[in-house]
Amino acid sequence: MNLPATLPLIDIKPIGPDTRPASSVLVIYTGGTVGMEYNKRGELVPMKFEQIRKKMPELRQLNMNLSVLSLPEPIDSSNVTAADWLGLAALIKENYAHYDGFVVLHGTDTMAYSAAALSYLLENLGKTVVFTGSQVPVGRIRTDARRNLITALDIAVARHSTAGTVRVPEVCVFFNDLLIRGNRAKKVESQQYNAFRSENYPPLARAGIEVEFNDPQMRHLPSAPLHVHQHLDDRVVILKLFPGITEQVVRAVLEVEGLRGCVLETYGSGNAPTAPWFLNCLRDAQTRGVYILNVSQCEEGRVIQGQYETSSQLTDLGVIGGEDITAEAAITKLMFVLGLNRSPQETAHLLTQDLRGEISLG
Ligand code: ASN
Repeated sequence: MNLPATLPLIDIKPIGPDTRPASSVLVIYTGGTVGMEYNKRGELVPMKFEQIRKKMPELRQLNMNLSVLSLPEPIDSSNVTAADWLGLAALIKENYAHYDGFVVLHGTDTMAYSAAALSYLLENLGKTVVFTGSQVPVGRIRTDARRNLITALDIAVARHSTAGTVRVPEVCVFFNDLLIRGNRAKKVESQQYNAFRSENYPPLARAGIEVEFNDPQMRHLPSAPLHVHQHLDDRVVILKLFPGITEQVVRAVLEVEGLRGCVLETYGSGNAPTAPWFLNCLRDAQTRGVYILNVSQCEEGRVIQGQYETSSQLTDLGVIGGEDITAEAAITKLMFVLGLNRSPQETAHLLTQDLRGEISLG
């Protein structure tokens, strides 16, 4: 996804009879299955936004002025990079004042990572940024693109009926029937329509015949203006433990030159081997200034260092407990916090904090 300084804007104007003032949404099309077609070899490849515009003439029936920024080379989201996230954040910053809400069309494979990254980069977000996409391309008869995109657009401009204030001031993922906080989303399904789950946090809304918002679970409207961060540090790694992992492997990973942060995927409530070689590897990494964030391999529950003997020593070594964070939200949090370039004490402190609703403190 290469983001040139200026991208051509495609306008989609409403044609409906609605006389109420139309809302405005900026749609950023990055690629993903939603706009894909089969090539000659039978593989799905991303196509231009035109593909979606042609197949969804109903976009003009919404009472919305849609502007679409389509990346010149849409990507399969497996190719997304940290630089792309900075580009997306910059696009939202430039356009923030001009639109009521934002929809990012994105592949599902890495959507949870991108949504989590954007949640950190967009501090004091007071508008809605919804990521969506589909499991079946828009051109196929059984596509889920229509429902996902149209509901995401509705959510992007949702307001409280009396106060008229933004209903979802968050970066979120809408998929199938669930609206999920971006940094709580996890792709759990590659063959069914319900591709995402909300981990350790209730969904923000459920879309049936009506969209039912879970207002008490929303983040509050910020009192300060939007602040868009411009740095992410990609000198990070995820190390997933498994019984039988060897010293050679752990050392090779933790001794990568320049490494600054590691998400350590542990067992259960944050437990890890107590073998001296393993603890020595962690100690050596800490001495070199590598921050280690302990995230559980379990889908539910939380890290409680000290509950078992097999996690007490991690605390002694300065490993930071990740509470109930997902691996996706943890690796992007590491990139974000390290990118802030704070002192070692502040960095370690920020990693324990709930920055954007990504953790519930135990
Ligand atoms: N490979 C696709 C992507 O992430 C999957 C999808 O969008 N459903 O771009």
